[in-house]
Amino acid sequence: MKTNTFHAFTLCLATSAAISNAALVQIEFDLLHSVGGSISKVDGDFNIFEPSLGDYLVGGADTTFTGQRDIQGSYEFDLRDPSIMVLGADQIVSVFLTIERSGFLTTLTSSPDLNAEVAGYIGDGVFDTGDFRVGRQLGTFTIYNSQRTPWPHPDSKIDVTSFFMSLLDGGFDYIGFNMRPISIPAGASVNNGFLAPRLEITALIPEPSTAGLAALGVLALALRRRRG
Ligand SMILES: [Ca+2]
Repeated sequence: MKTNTFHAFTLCLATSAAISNAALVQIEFDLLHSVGGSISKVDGDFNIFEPSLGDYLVGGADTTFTGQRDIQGSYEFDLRDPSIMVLGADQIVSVFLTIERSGFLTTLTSSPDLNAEVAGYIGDGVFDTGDFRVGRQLGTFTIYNSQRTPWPHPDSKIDVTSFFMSLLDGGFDYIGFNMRPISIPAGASVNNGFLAPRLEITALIPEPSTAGLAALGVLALALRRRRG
């Protein structure tokens, strides 16, 4: 009898544990841009695309900029991505636009420091030069800061939660961000490095209570056997 009382108490505890397990848990995931690219100015108009830079804001292999160069980047993210579609608007906690330096043995050197103004706009899923000029300012990225090494700098992230939510609530398909302009002085160099923008999303989802239910089943079976 004592044993059964103990197990009933344990079962009660396990039940409340299973209920609390149904609470929300925090998840984090990254969303990469659907379209994007960069445009450069070298001694004149903004008329040179940099196919070698691909989708990245700044990149290259052992590239040394012999003359001053201004670079602007534009990137659009698909709001209909399955990872977004499964979430309700009230489940999204925060969205940060981040730039991540990637690549093997990456170095980026510059003096003075490199900065980029970041603006957000309503995207259309197509990358074109008009994307560089639109939007409203959301913040500033420090691409390179000699006083803040190693990477990442604390300001390699911008909180874009409210702008993201306004476009999601508005039913728009794409959210866009442009970064402008980054003036790279002569003599700066990039060594096998890239600055790839992405959206860092934090959300709350119901925690699967499978483990809690399984534990309950085992306990109930044990009780039944003892009683039997
Ligand atoms: Ca566009």
